[in-house]
Amino acid sequence: MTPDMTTRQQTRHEELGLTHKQAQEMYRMMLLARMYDERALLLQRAGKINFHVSGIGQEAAQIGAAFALDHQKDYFLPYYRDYGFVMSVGMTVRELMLALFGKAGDPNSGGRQMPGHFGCKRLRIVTGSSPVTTQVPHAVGIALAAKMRNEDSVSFVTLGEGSSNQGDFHEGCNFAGVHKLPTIIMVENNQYAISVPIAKQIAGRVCDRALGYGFPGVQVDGCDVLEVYRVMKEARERAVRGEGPTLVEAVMYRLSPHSTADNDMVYRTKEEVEEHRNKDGLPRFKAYLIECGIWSEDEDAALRTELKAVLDDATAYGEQAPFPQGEEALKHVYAEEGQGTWQ
Ligand SMILES: Cc1ncc(C[n+]2csc(CCOP(=O)(O)OP(=O)(O)O)c2C)c(N)n1
Ligand SMILES: [Mg+2]
Repeated sequence: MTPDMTTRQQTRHEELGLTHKQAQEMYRMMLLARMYDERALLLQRAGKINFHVSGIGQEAAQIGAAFALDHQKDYFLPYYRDYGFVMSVGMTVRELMLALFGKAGDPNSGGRQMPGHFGCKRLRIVTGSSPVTTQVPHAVGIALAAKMRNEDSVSFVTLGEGSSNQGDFHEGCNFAGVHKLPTIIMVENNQYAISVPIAKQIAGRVCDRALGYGFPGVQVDGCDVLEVYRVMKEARERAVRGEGPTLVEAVMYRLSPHSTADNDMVYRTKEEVEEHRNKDGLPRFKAYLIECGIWSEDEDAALRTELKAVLDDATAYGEQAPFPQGEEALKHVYAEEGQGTWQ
């Protein structure tokens, strides 16, 4: 008997258990994060905001990870480039704009922290601070609490590859490995720590560091949203089965300068950046969806128009919103009289 030629072959995302709609939603988030980032860069150049740290080139890994997690149960400790991640777990563009403009209504810190320093109780995003890697021991502690309470939740934490040289990373990994804690540590290896290229940071591979702590370390193409999703899904399943942590090294490239205060042309060339632009995950995923027959250039143009309107609205909203009151500058910094200690 000949095989039934009418049987449609499953697409890659269907094989991973994702519907067409979910795959399109992933793309929408990737494009929204990219367009938000481009808008932020523009606003900084126009003198409307002070500072922006770009996540351009890292969206695929962030969104692949976000789609593999449980948004009702898990705890998130993202780092400063993770706009795609926080948007995917529910932070709105208006909220991000409030942070960008340093306004009182910013849910992350009421305009106190630099933009990109996320924290939102509603979305289970744990407040982070500027010293890099401090979030790793926090995530490990949250995973310990989940284990002690017998919850089927995981903590998810991200950091840069340069930051994986810092003690906090190693202490966190060691403790998580010893106690088999439900945490997923994703290093966004964008090949640079400000001006220091990867070759001058680490002699081995980031993912191999997990070996020394007794849990799996997986290297994944961080520009392939579906591959990151697959690896993350497996890591989450391992964690809730009680098998402990996973280190995920998502390899990508930082297409923007380190921040708006950086001139990257003093330590890398335009040619190098352009070479990596060809591997960008955003056009790659768009081409994939078109190839699957579930996206078109017309739909893409319509989506861009729709997202531009979302960004225009949020920009105006952020710009017009009130600044925090000066008298409130120290709120949440020191315990207030009669407030007692945190429970
Ligand atoms: C403990 C500490 N040291 C130095 C800095 C200054 N700093 C901010 S970002 C950064 C580079 C981090 O590189 P990487 O971890 O690769 O993340 P990326 O910025 O490339 O995403 C440095 C050194 C800091 N914030 N905290
Ligand atoms: Mg880096």
